[in-house]
Amino acid sequence: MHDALKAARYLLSETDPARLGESKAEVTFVGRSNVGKSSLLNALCGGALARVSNTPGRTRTINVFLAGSDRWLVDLPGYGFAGGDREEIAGWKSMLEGYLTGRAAMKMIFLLVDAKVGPTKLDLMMAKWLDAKRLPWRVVATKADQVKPSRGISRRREVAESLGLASEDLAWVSAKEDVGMRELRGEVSALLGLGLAA
Ligand SMILES: Nc1nc2c(ncn2[C@@H]2O[C@H](COP(=O)(O)OP(=O)(O)OP(=O)(O)O)[C@@H](O)[C@H]2O)c(=O)[nH]1
Ligand SMILES: [Mg+2]
Repeated sequence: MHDALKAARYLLSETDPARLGESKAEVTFVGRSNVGKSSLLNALCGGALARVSNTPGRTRTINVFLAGSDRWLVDLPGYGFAGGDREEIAGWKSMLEGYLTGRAAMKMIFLLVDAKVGPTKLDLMMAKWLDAKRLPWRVVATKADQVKPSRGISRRREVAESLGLASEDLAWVSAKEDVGMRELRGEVSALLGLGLAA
């Protein structure tokens, strides 16, 4: 079992990525507001670590959770949330971009896309940007419980294709119904190098 993930705990919140210390290895979760980033992080770690809400824009800061002694799971504010003013949005953008490009030990940026809604324009822009920056990234389709089981396979293919990917390139999960979580937990543990230490 992934005991080190289960024992993950809140470490710190920061708005200035330049002020973050170093980790030994880290993974992070990006995506539009309300796509389920904080919920996924909680489900991965088996606890209520990150704050979840029906109100988009719940997560406002870079929130760091610690697994093992020096491995990080990082929850980020979502994009595409219309509640902020221009200046605030610009601030969020530079915070996200500064963080995503500034981490020496980044092992994977999980780009979360709603399984039922599919990738939005901003999701496609983010995918393109991550590619252009040559950052390690992978797509996770969230809230799979909201897709009819009979549509699951074809919907997964559609979502993948709209991102230029094959079905198997895409993780297909539900934090709520515990779909695909064991596999993702294994993947995150391996990326963080927790398998051996745990
Ligand atoms: N049906 C379903 N709902 C989910 C799932 N995961 C999250 N949700 C719901 O989606 C809403 C948003 O979840 P959050 O985890 O707060 O989303 P977020 O991406 O962190 O949002 P921001 O912090 O605003 O960027 C909440 O009402 C959750 O209960 C899931 O797997 N299935
Ligand atoms: Mg959140």
